[in-house]
Amino acid sequence: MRTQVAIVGAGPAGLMLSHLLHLQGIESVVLETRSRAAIEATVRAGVLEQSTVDLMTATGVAERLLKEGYPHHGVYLRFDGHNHFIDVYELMGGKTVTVYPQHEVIKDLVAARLAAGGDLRFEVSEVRVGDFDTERPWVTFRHEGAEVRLDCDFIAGCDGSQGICRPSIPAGAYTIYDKVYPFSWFGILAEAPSAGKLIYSYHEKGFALVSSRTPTLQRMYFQVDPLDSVANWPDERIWSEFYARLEGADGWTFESGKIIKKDIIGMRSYVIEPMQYGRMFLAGDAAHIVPPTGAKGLNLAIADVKHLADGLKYFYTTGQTGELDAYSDKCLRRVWRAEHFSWWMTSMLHRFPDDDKFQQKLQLSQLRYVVSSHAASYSLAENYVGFEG
Ligand code: RFL
Ligand code: PHB
Repeated sequence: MRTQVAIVGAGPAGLMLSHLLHLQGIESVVLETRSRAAIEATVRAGVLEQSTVDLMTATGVAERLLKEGYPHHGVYLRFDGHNHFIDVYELMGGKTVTVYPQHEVIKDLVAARLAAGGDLRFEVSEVRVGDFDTERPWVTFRHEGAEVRLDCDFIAGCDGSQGICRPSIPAGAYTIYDKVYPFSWFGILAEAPSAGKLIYSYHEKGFALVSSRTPTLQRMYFQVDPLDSVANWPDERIWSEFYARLEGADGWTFESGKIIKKDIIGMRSYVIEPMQYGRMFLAGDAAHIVPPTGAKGLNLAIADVKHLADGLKYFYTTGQTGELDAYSDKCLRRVWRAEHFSWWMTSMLHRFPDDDKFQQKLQLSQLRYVVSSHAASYSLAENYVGFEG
């Protein structure tokens, strides 16, 4: 088999890349280890930046997003027993974020690719990449019992944090920047009325986050020890932890309900530089990870593949590699801005095991500053809505 761009991974990065290339008349094949049903059901991100919404709109895959997504005018920081609103919409002159689940983005992109006759291969195995230091790279894999070799001009490594593309780059050709945090997030999906608000809460018992998926489905998180397990948390214990961390003098409260999903999510920051080697380009979580506190991961994945699609278009129209050569540098400006913002939000809002009282006073002072200074709330809003770097 032969194609122009072999795309490994059908997450937001791989699917959006295939969609963008198709619109520019460039052929691709997308290879995914999981089934279509599995990728369309995995609960992950929820917050889309304005630029992600704009790109989906401009490329014709936002019909459901515009109908079913929830634009939020801003976010709340909760501390000292009160909700403090950061009016992102007002501060950013009409730009804002939209809550629309990542697996719905996946469904929309898969449907668009299939409707356009796109070649998506689910449930592939034994994926290998090679010769990407030449002009004739290849990918081999097993699909429906057959061994397949796919020759291509370029490989896009969109296979997430556990993929095979990044580890295929020779050691010594890159630098890794890595940080692991001393806590994880316990996440739940609950059949309960949405609070209608996105709330990041700082509390001496630890961080908690209130988000939603639909008017009747809440998505909530609280920080736990990284060694904790789902088995330690029966429903009643979960709700009493949320009530303890979210109670306050203002009397704000929320409704509990039936918990239909529980998971624990590790927190880390990670960047590989450069994000390319020869004719292989890494995009999304394959190249960088952020802790979810800044709601950036999916948005970075989409921003990367926009640059990659532009670079490939330039190559196929001019035969020149200049734009592709600059791919990593272009992406990394935004990536490092998001890395800093996500680390900063994480540091401001979580309890660290080695915190002392001094540290907590600094966190509270920072939070009060962010909600009372125009400059500081503007800076949070500018980063939250998405800053190119
Ligand atoms: P993905 O989504 O991990 O997709 C990679 C795909 O590659 C497949 N794969 C392979 N396919 C073929 N061959 C192989 N050898 C393969 N190995 C793996 C995998 O099965 C998978 O389908 O990466 P991508 O496309 O880079 O997208 C990144 C985002 O998924 C991720 O950054 C976000 O989910 C992060 N994130 C958030 N991002 C936001 O922008 N806003 C948010 O509100 C937000 N909240 C979150 C989040 C991530 C979370 N978790 C679970 C880590 C909240 C949470 C809880
Ligand atoms: C979510 O809705 O899942 C969500 C919202 C905000 C974040 C992370 C996750 O920072």
